[in-house]
Amino acid sequence: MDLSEYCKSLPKIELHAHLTGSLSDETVLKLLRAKQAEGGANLPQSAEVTIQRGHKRTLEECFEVFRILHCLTDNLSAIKTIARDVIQEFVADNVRYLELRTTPKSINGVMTKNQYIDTVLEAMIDEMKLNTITIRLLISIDRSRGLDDAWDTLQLAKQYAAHERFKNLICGIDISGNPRAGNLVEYIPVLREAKQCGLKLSVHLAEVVNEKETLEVLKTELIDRIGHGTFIHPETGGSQELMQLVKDQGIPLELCLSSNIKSGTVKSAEAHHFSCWRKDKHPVVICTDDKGVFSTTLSEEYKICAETFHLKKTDLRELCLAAVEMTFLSQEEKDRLRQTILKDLDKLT
Ligand code: 6MZ
Repeated sequence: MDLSEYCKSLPKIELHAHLTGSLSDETVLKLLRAKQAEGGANLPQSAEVTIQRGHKRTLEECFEVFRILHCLTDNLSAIKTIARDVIQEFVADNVRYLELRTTPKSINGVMTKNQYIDTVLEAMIDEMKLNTITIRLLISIDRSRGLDDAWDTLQLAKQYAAHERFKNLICGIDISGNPRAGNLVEYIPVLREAKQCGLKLSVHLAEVVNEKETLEVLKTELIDRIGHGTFIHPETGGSQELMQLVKDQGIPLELCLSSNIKSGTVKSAEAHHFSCWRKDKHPVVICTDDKGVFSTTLSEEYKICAETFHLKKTDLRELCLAAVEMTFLSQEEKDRLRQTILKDLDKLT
């Protein structure tokens, strides 16, 4: 079995996947056709959306792509389609556990934030019935939308965490959005309240250089996982103090190589912070971020890591297994997931 096939057959855990950023070309085409059928004008070409191998876009350009995608997903029927398609694609890539994240959206007279979340959760339930995958949802706060919106989103998350039908499916809050917009420090009271309500926190931190913000957020000791954390380790533009805060609290990092390389925040795979954290034996999990926009798969990300950092098959197996501990599941659920992953790994030679 060659490396690609091996990476594909590994039973994988995906902990950092934005719903709208995960749309494949096929799904984007489907959405475009639906818009064309409605007589929509000035629609983007599908090639404007995904970033092919070897191509790059600045983070600002990536956020322009999300804006286009949000125009294509402005109704509940589209949300149902994208949630199903994205989950099925992760299933096809042998992902056994998926923590999906998305920002609730509302459009006057078309959909409310509750209907948006209900639609995603119903799709998750349907796909879990049909496939061997466990899925949980992180509700995203977009840092570019301001504090009022963040409080609103937290209210929504609290409501769903207590919801009779859905409560087991919501596992926490994500803070994402353009890292150059707004200031995360202002969101600390929201994080504190979320934590008090029992919600886990995954926060995009130091995706671009911002030592002051990163320091303030890490000092709160509220964070359960870090998204990216590119400029934290002193070997990749961070500082001893930032690294020590992360190590002392044992906060796992969600690492997304293609995303960082294609959006230009990291120069090359070789320069990626995966290597320094791994060398320090700090917990890291390989993720896709936006598998559609960055034209990748979780298997591909494992392969890039294996080729770049000379990982052996046993290392890859260990990475898959170690990810169980980094999920936002209960201890009992983690134990069950570990058994599933171990059983699947046993079948691999
Ligand atoms: C920060 C990102 C991101 O929520 O509409 N998002 N935030 N950094 C990134 N690195 C490239 N990639 C995606 O999915 C799209 C949204 O996820 C966040 C942005 O807020 C984007 O609008 P949803 O499903």
